[in-house]
Amino acid sequence: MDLGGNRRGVDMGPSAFRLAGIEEGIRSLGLEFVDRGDIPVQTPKSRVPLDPTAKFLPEIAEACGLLSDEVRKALDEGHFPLVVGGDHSIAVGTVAGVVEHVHAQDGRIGVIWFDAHADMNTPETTESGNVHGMPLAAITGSGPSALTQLSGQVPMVDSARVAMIGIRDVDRAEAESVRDSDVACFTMREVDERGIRAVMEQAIAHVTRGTVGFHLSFDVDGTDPSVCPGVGTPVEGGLTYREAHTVMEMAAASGALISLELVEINPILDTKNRTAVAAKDFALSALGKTILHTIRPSDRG
Ligand code: 6HN
Ligand code: MN
Ligand code: MN
Ligand code: MN
Repeated sequence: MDLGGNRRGVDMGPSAFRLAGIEEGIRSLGLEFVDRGDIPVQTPKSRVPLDPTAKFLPEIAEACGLLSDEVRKALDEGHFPLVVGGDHSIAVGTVAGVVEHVHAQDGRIGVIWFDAHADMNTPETTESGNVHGMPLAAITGSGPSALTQLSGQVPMVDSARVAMIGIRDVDRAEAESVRDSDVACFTMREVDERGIRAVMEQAIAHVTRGTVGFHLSFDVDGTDPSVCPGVGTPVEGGLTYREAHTVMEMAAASGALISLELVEINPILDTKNRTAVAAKDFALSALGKTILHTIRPSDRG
């Protein structure tokens, strides 16, 4: 889906990710791979949005509902969902599906939000009207009901069980929402000063306290634009290639990773599919790939 942002082309992210060799990579880890195909997204009748404060919200909410059902089914069948976007608004659907699955067993989840942006806008605070700037607000209970009520539970996730990593571009009114919430916000300053290992340790502890595990929502623009240039909203000064792998390797080693999504891969703005290839390699680290092939699938949490 590309309706959540104002740069076209991010809906081709899943094709680029498949071409980057995700199936082969996953099979090489000794894991099974099932491609459940694309989620159908309605083409809006006009590219002029009805509501300038939440552009294409009806189409986005509908696609998120379909995605949530797929994610829930995959989990119910005992699979690990790897969701690929598409703009970041799809996270509302992914998280709704995970929450529905976990809630059936009376469990709660945490969320790690890897991103240059906080994605905590609402139609009241947004400067762009783009819904990809709003998914984390919706997940934690603020924003249009078409999004906040997508799972049976509002909020889907307690903001006190959310940790953001890589943040370096937050709108003024949005920053106030971040500060007023219980979200643990690890900005690039924390990564610079304390190192990614310490930040990730604290983030994992934060999102696993009292939960059955966590969802990792990985916006590729959280990495430096030199690592993932194919993104619609690049911001200088992001995580390095190796720091991003550390995030994924620590997520895998925690044994508490329930689901993963990679979003905002835009092949139109990329050079030679670098961004999708990097995203694929990050995903494999999150699925337990190590340089010396030490983690067998059976060792994963
Ligand atoms: N993303 N804060 C800006 C907005 O339009 O609300 C940027 C959002 C970027 C969203 O990259 O997922
Ligand atoms: Mn549903
Ligand atoms: Mn994002
Ligand atoms: Mn972003």
